[in-house]
Amino acid sequence: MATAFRTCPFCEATCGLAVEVEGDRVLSVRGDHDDVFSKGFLCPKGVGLQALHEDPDRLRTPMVRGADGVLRPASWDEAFGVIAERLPPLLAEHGRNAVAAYIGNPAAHNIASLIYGRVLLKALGTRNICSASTVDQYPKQMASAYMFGGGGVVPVPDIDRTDYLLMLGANPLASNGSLMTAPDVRGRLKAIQARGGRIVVVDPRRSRTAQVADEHVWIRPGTDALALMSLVHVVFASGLADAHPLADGVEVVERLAQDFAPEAVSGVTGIPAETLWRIGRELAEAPTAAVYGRIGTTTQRFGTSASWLVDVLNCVTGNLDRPGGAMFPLPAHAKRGEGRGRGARFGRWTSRVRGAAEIFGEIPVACLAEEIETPGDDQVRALITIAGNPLVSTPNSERLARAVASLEFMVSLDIYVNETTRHADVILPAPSPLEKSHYDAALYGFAVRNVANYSAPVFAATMPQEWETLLRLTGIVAGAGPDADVAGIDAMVAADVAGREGVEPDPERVGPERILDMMLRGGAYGLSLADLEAAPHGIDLGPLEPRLPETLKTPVGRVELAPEPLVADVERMHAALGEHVNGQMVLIGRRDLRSNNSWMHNLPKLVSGPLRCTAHVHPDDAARLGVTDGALVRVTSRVGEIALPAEVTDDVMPGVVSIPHGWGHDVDGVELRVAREHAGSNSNVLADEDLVEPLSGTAVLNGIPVSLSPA
Ligand SMILES: Nc1nc2c(c(=O)[nH]1)N[C@H]1C(S)=C(S)[C@@H](COP(=O)(O)OP(=O)(O)OC[C@H]3O[C@@H](n4cnc5c(=O)[nH]c(N)nc54)[C@H](O)[C@@H]3O)O[C@H]1N2
Ligand SMILES: Nc1nc2c(c(=O)[nH]1)N[C@H]1C(S)=C(S)[C@@H](COP(=O)(O)OP(=O)(O)OC[C@H]3O[C@@H](n4cnc5c(=O)[nH]c(N)nc54)[C@H](O)[C@@H]3O)O[C@H]1N2
Ligand code: SF4
Ligand SMILES: [Mo]
Repeated sequence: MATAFRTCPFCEATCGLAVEVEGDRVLSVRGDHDDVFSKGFLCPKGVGLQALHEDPDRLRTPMVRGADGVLRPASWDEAFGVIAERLPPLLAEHGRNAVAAYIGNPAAHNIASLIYGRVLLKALGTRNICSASTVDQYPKQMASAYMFGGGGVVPVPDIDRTDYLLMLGANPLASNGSLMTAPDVRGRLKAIQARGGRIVVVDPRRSRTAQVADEHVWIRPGTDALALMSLVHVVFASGLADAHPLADGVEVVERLAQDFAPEAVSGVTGIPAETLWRIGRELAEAPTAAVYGRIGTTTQRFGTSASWLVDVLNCVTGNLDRPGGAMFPLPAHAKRGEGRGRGARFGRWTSRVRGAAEIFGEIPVACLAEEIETPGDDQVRALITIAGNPLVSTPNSERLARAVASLEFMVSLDIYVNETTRHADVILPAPSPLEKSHYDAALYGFAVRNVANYSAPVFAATMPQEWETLLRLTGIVAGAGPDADVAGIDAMVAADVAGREGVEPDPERVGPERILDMMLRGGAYGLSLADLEAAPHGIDLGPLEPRLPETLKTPVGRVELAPEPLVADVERMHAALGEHVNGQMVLIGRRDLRSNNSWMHNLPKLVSGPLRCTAHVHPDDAARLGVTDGALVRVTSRVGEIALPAEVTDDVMPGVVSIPHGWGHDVDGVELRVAREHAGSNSNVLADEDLVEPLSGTAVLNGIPVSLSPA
């Protein structure tokens, strides 16, 4: 028996796991008590690693669609042969944009796809790239790009040192934290309270996090930007403003906030004016404070503005870039900055059909269906999905499913035959997490401590590594056929990184390890991969340190507190002030601890117990609409309709219905035997592809107008 230590790949918390193995079998998965960051913490999904490894439905071979239309197991050569036969002619005849790509969430937790996914997309050369980011965090990254110059320059709450934490639209007790990598959030929150600090949660639901907070403030969905602007108002009106000396535009923000006094926003937000006055003053007067907003503030109609105002508030209360406030991490694989850069650039091109602006090299996924359906030059005829399930995760699932079914060709890199990949002509699987290495390159950029942890594979892989698969695909789209020289392409990628990092590649290494090693050696701490290999519980690089102005990438090397596009968006906020609450029900989402978006429902222990895919409805609404607890309720939006069990509870505010996303596994062709038994309903059947936040194109998934009736 042996114990392998590795980082859990499932969510942003990066917990250390201790995996007991014997031969090629897993005996148990526990928390690694010696992990420098998580110190033994883990959640049920981490334990689920064993069940995922053993899941008989997890693909072990490629799947290829036969002449009879049925997906069946195939060899790797056969699978790549089919792709090489079908994809290049399509590219040749219809151009690069005829092939779209969708990149899903697990790709962000995977060093192979982070590095080599980019290589593939570059070779593909299409403008029709979309990802889970436009149903997630792009509003935050867009706001950060405008303020700090780069989408990766995102401040995170220094929760281990703060005295006051204001959280909006986040439920880290269920999600384990997001854009805030922090294993054991509950422990860290308790520590705030133990040192005499205060936690305030703003949410239309009494979430688990709201329950442990010192104060829960109810808010009408989609109105956070107004509430945040009024807090900015309070800080200035109370003479408490103390903006960071590097910030430009302080007076502009002060002027913009003038019309948003608590009394002006109270009606539309549902928050009493005196509560806003008090919280604004508490924030400014606390020794240190951090404001943090997550998915409830990004995937909504004011997503970018709300994200902007979170950091405006951090800045004008004197908490930007100081311990206990909102700070910029410095991961081991990153370099220190130069204090200025090219700044934000968006809209370099637009989507063909609705003219949505490019964002971080992508078009919004809400546009995907129309790009497939609408004839003309550059019509999307083929799709490559990488670790994504857009037919469950993105708006108007039924329309997108019809569109995807009409494609001429589709390839999915995925570990299951699920709601999306059932449409693919070829599915290329990936090894089990225990058969691949791990380093959380993306998430360490949002960590509340600077840490580095590398995990080697526990078992030898029973199939090609994902990076090899991605490079073989790269060869095909680059015109080199199904048997391109993968090692040769990899060497070119490595040479590129070597140039950028100013270090030599290690001749003993290949693939992501060779790249990661160079990034670490070129990085801020001068570590190497060997250093990380020698530290199976991770290396603690200490608490976050102030990084202004070095981390800035704005052209002037200062913080832009009042970027022009966000100042312009205040007009829309003004218009919202006059809105009346008219009895229209709105839909919001929620997460629970044992879920992970759409894809871990095939693991028995994560779906056992009562069905969690229910509609939470307030007792007043239930009485008014004739909805009864436990009975089916029909929920209808402009684009679709689902029926699911109602749970009548005052944990949700009147006028709001809450349904978790990621369910609806009982569609034809899905090969998930456990998930099918716990199918639930897909809430994104109700999400409207036309409802996007105008700046970032990100889908409005919280605050969708719906109506309810007994089913
Ligand atoms: N209504 C509503 N919709 C939402 C949200 C919401 O809050 N409300 N949240 C949004 C958010 S934040 C996100 S991130 C998206 C997620 O959207 P997606 O990323 O599209 O969906 P996931 O459910 O994460 O699907 C992950 C896919 O990756 C596959 N997979 C898992 N591990 C691996 C691997 O190692 N390799 C490969 N190649 N594939 C793998 C799984 O089988 C699955 O098909 O959903 C969004 N959709
Ligand atoms: N267990 C579990 N963990 C996960 C995931 C998962 O699916 N399951 N997904 C992972 C992913 S991809 C992500 S992006 C993160 C997301 O992490 P979080 O952002 O913490 O996600 P949620 O738990 O959905 O919490 C969002 C909260 O916003 C509230 N909300 C909805 N609308 C509004 C609004 O208009 N205003 C305000 N103030 N609040 C609102 C909801 O009621 C909910 O409590 O979680 C990650 N971790
Ligand atoms: S909290 Fe996230 S990283 Fe930690 S064990 Fe659970 S799923 Fe894994
Ligand atoms: Mo996400």
